[in-house]
Amino acid sequence: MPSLEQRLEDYKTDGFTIFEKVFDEEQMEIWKEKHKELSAEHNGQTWFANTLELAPELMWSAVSHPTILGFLEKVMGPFVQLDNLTLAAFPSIEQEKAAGRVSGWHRDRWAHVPFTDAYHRPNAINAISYLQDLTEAFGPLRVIVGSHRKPITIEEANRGVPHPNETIINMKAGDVVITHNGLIHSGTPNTSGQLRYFFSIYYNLTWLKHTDHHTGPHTQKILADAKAANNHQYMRLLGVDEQLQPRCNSGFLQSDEERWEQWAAADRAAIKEE
Ligand SMILES: O=C(O)CCC(=O)C(=O)O
Repeated sequence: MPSLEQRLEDYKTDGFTIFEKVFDEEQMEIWKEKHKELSAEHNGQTWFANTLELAPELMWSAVSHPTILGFLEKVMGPFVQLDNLTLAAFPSIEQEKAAGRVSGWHRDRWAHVPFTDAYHRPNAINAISYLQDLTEAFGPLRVIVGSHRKPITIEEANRGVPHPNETIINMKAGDVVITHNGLIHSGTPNTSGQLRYFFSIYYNLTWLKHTDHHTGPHTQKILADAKAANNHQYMRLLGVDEQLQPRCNSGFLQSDEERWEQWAAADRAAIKEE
């Protein structure tokens, strides 16, 4: 297991890192069941956003997972909010239609095409897991390693076909890949004959807008509990960053990463024990 420091270095170079077995079988089965239930209630729909509001008790432990958040605060600083939470299932398609195709190359929400090879803190990161092993039939994840630091563009005609510099990742069920939003990636069409479940916890910086609304009663209840506990990390996840102004105008004369660690420690110390 690489140390967090090593992971951070790899993430800066490659644009992603994979944490193994973050979610267990039981947890993933419950999410699949929930997806079936939602799909039945919504006319066969397979893509669900605002999932925290739809299933708060099933989702909050993932959104606030300490392994994921601990790493994100190293990458982004203690400025991490939930942009959107998506539980989706890609239907299987015929083998002939999938042959030689990828799902679609893209960078993620809030990204830009890099103009230098310098590393920049991401505006957003995607913590993606799959609720089954990504075998060839289920369709692996594809990434262009290092593309968060390269001015790579792809012509429209080539966005649905394999890339000469791609790396194919056969993610295991319950593993979480944390991507830089500038990393170019694509899924692969599902030909397994079963649904391909995809779970994406998308986080961005607290001064950006969030895509999920966070205004529903279930989400607001989690926020009220976080406020009562003076848990700033949890409040930020739901769009409330009480320290934003001083921390975003700190003078910037000390290393960002050192400063972030001090702020994160202050947030931990401020939590009221029950
Ligand atoms: O389907 C996949 O494996 C990747 C999905 C994806 O790229 C995305 O939602 O950003």
